[in-house]
Amino acid sequence: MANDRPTLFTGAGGILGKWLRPRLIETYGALRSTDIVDFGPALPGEEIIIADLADAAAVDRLVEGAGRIIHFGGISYETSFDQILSSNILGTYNVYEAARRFGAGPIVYASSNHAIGFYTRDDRLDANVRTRPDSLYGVSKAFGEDLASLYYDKYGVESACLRIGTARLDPIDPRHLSTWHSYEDLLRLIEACFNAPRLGCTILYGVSNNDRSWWSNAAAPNVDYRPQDNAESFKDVVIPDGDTRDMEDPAVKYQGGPFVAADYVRRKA
Ligand code: 15L
Repeated sequence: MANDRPTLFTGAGGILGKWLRPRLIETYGALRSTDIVDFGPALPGEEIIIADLADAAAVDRLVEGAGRIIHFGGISYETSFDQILSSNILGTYNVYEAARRFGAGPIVYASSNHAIGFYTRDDRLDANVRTRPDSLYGVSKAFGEDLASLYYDKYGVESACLRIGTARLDPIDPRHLSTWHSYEDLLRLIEACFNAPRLGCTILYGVSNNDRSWWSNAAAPNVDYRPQDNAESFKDVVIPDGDTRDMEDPAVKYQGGPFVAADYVRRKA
């Protein structure tokens, strides 16, 4: 059974990885953690392998013998197309292709809200909306979602693609009142994906139970995700004087916030 095998966790070296690693070991046992640069000593129950996901042979070594895959590796911000191509597009392809060949999975893939960042704050989205990336980074996440779809339809590799909002300890910005995903709720979401009796290829929003959320997981009833946290409890700290932002500023108007606003010079129609 794939689930008796170690869980592969790509992108394990970041802040989120540091928080998730001990909890994943507690829930799933043996963890094979990887990142592109050294991130310190292994925890009990953990094997660390430093690897570049753009290197197909290295990814084969990561995936061979693994069961569940939590694919959070890659670049998490906007940068040059060359870097996005290597880390996110080629890296994600290598993970899926190795999973297919080695019979690994299911895969929980960290997509991002930036795959749908050009919807406005007045739009309410579920999993059925088309992608509207706000950056090359967002395009790479939309690519990952499409790749997950292909690998399920053609090869039966099951995936959950998480359009994660803002995963951080606390919300600190007015936008986060809509986008915040607490670490605990992110862990709940990962667990709900792996517990789903039929994952198929499911798109989910990685978001807490925020009063101001723009996103609904109603179109993914096969995953029993019950977020417990709500950014609204931080409202008085985040917007002590109310929401005074210019609602026509692209960084405010669109869900992707600063990713939309960067280099935004759209011509008038
Ligand atoms: C993301 O996808 C980024 O990885 C993260 O750094 C945040 O910018 C987040 O989205 C967000 O939209 O707040």
